[in-house]
Amino acid sequence: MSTLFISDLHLSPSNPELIQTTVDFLAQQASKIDQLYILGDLFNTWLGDDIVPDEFQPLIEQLTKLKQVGIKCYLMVGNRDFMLGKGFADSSGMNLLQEPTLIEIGQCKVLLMHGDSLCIDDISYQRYRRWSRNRFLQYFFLLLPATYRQSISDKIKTKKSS
Ligand SMILES: [Mn+2]
Repeated sequence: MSTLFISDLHLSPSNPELIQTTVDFLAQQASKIDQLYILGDLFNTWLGDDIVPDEFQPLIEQLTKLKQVGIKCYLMVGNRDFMLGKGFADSSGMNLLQEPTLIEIGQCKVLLMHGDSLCIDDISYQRYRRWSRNRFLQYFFLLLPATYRQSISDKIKTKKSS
């Protein structure tokens, strides 16, 4: 059994080459792996499963193909794409994982995390993280019009860069 872990690709519509490289890589891996774990920040920004940029369509198709050939695909959110939800996971044939998740590979126990929750000395980041992961606030954020969500995201990104 072969397991592939990926994280922090930070894919963005402004970098189509990286999206294509990822699609090609996953296509190439299809005959070699049984499981794929994407452990956060597949995308540089995610503003809701209802605003999926067209540029990501080839990736969604490739992920769906992996599932079709029997590869189990798992997805954890990161500190950039934490608004990603079941809607996107379902559309690309992936299973959403909570953080942390403990899995077993053969005899080995493996703890899966994105890792940003471990940056405990960064008090202001942890405050932001608690605020941004609040389900109640996320629910209201998703009710906002897409353009408004984009402008909030742009403002946050000028303040944070990780
Ligand atoms: Mn990250």
